[in-house]
Amino acid sequence: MKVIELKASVTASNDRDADELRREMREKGVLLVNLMSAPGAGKTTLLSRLIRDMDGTRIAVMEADIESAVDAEHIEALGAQAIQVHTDGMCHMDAGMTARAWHAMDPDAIDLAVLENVGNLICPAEYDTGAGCNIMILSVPEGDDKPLKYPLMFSRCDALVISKLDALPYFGFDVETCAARARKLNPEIRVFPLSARTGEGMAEFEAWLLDRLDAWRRRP
Ligand SMILES: Nc1nc2c(ncn2[C@@H]2O[C@H](COP(=O)(O)OP(=O)(O)OP(=O)(O)O)[C@@H](O)[C@H]2O)c(=O)[nH]1
Ligand SMILES: [Mg+2]
Repeated sequence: MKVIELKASVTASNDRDADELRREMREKGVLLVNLMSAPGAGKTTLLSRLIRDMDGTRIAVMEADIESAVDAEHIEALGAQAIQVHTDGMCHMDAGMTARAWHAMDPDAIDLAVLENVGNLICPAEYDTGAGCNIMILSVPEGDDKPLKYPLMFSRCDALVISKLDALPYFGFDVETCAARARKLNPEIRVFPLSARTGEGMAEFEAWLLDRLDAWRRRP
């Protein structure tokens, strides 16, 4: 398992680094997805399901954590390319760190590169990582009020995955209320209620991801 230790970038402009990485990835025809959520919302479980379901799409994963390599080991065991990034205690990835992680991978064997960002609903929303697509997960046990409390994350994402839908009977989570709160902050956001455990809702999300990859590769 490749583990790389990264410190926050020293470059002055994160936005410049992010634009540069997007340009580089577009040239390679690889869509970078920045996947964000609170700890334990289901990022690794969702990625595992995508890797199993989308067998025509080569998915590679950059796992960013403060410690350990458990998530990257889990992804690698499924046969996908994975690296573990340690963030030196930082609660987010910036564009320079993401570029260094990306350069440690084999770009010619990837269609969709996913950065599993550090579990946190606040800091990752503040940094453009250079991704072509930003997705957040909110799990049912966290509650449908989270768009009210963490508005920046919801306003920055292209899609909101409402995960652990199978747990709906045990929690007072209203999917429509949550979606309406998210759309008030971000009218363009796509909402995908799903369960990576039962597979409910996965097909719609996977089809949307493939459309995004297609659009990314077509754009001049
Ligand atoms: N019931 C249910 N549990 C789930 C689902 N998805 C994930 N879980 C459980 O939620 C817990 C956390 O899932 P992970 O996939 O590790 O979450 P994560 O966001 O990657 O966690 P960190 O990387 O630590 O931030 C695990 O016990 C999973 O089995 C789901 O769709 N339904
Ligand atoms: Mg994880």
